[in-house]
Amino acid sequence: MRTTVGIIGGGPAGLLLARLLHRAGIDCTVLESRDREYVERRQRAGILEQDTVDVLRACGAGERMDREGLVHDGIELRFDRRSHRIDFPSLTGGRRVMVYAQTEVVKDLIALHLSDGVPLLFGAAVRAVEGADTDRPVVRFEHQGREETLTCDWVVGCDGFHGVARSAVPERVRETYERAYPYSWLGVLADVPPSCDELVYAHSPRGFALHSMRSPEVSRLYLQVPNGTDPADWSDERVWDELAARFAVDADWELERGPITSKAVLPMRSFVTEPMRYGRVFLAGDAAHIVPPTGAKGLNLAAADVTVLARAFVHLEETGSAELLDAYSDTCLRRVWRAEHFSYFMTTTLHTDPGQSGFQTRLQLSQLDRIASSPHAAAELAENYTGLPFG
Ligand code: RFL
Ligand code: PHB
Repeated sequence: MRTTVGIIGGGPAGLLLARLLHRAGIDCTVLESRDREYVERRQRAGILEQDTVDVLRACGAGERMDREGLVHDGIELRFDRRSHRIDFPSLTGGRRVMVYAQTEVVKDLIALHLSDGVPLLFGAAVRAVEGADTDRPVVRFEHQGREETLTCDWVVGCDGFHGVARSAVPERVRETYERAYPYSWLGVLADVPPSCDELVYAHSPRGFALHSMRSPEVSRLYLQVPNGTDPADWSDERVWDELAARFAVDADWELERGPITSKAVLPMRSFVTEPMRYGRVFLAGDAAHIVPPTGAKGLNLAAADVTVLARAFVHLEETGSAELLDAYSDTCLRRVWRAEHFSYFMTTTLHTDPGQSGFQTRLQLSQLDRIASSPHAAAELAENYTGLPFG
């Protein structure tokens, strides 16, 4: 098999890159190890930044998003039993976010690829990338019980944090930066209308909680829990009681309860590998960087990476110049580190460390009070949350 751009991984990064390249007339093939159903069901992100929304629209993948997605103009911060709204458009010159689940973005992109005949192979597990520093890198993969090779001009590793593409960058040129957090999230989906119009991020003496949503009928909620927590230890009643306690405010507000349809524990990690390119192999999305989900940045970083990369491939095609491809890693890492900082800031400001001192708690509350009372501090949060322009 032969292609111009070989894409490893059919998550949001790989699928969006393939869409952008296909629209620009650049030939590509996507290899995804899982089956279609699995990829379409994986519960993950829910918030799209303004520029992610714009890119999806511009590549013809925004129709259902615009029909079913929920445009949000702000978020609510809760602490000290009080609520504070952060208004995005007034603080950012009109930027907003969209609540539209990653599962739906993935479904829309897969449907477009299949109807356009873009080669997208499910059950194609990549074992190795060879010849990154040659003109013809080769991807070795297994498909329907057979060993196959895909010879490419370029390879893009969009294979997530546990993928194989990262190892195509030799250790002697690779630098990694990492931080683990001493807590996880218990995430639940519930068949109950959201109890709020906008997302609620809650700091409480019992730990962090987040109220998000998937639709006017389905709520998505998260609780900070200790690392190693078994979801089986959390009955539905215990989940609702704990959420209600963490969201409690001195105002007339109640958390609506309903049947919980899924429960999972997610570890939190910050991770960056540099550079995001070696020879003819590029890394994009979670293959190159991970953020804790508190800032809602992971999917958006993946979208930004592949937008920058697709533009660089188009520039090469149109002008013969590789200057944008050569700048890819530096261009992306600048945004990546901003998002790493913001995600770390949101995480450490809102969560309670095991054994946290009163001093630390006072600092967190002071920071939250600053955001609630200073338009400058609020604007800093709003700009980061709605996302820096993709460029
Ligand atoms: P993915 O989605 O992990 O996709 C990688 C794909 O590669 C495949 N793969 C391989 N294929 C072939 N051969 C191999 N050897 C392969 N190895 C792996 C995998 O099967 C998979 O299909 O990475 P990608 O595309 O970079 O996308 C990244 C996002 O999925 C991730 O950053 C976000 O989900 C993070 N995230 C959030 N991001 C946001 O922007 N906003 C949010 O609100 C948000 N909430 C979240 C999140 C992540 C969460 N979890 C579960 C970590 C909430 C949660 C709970
Ligand atoms: C979600 O809806 O899944 C979600 C929203 C905001 C976050 C993280 C996850 O910060």
